Amino acid sequence: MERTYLMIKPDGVQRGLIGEIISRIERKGLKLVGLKMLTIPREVAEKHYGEHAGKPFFQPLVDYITSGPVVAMVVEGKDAVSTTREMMGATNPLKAAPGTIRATYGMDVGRNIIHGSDSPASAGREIDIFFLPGELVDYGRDFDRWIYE
Ligand code: IDP
Ligand code: MG
Repeated sequence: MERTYLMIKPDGVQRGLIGEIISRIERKGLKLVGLKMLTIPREVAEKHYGEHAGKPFFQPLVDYITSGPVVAMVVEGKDAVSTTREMMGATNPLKAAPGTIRATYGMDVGRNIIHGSDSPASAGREIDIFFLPGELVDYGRDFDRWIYE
């Protein structure tokens, strides 16, 4: 099973969408193995979004992601990285496929509600930024045999 890092961004938290988004993750059959709320320090945000340093939207992006609390999650499941990227939809909510989280709840690329790692390598890096190993939990679910063949 693969793990990925997901994060409900400050706009998602402010708009009361935490429950909606976590519900979608649970109903899909994915398993939450890490969960916490925090306001991201600026240096951590700059590290998390390091690949975008120097781009015109970098400073507004760091301002946005540090502007209020986020919900940080580690989610486990079959092909968790690509599965959750599909569930999120394209970066620009107006271009995201109908029914995806960004298409359903968002309007603007700079207020697109949710973050998800874009590769297993990014997932490992981002999980390490936001979670200590002891904060991730290993547990089984009785209904997993009804989720996976
Ligand atoms: P992703 O979140 O879909 O992986 P990235 O290209 O990694 O998209 O960009 C990271 C975040 O930076 C986006 O989710 C979005 O919030 C913001 N962003 C990306 N491109 C732009 C832009 O052109 N204008 C404003 N914000 C942007
Ligand atoms: Mg990205």
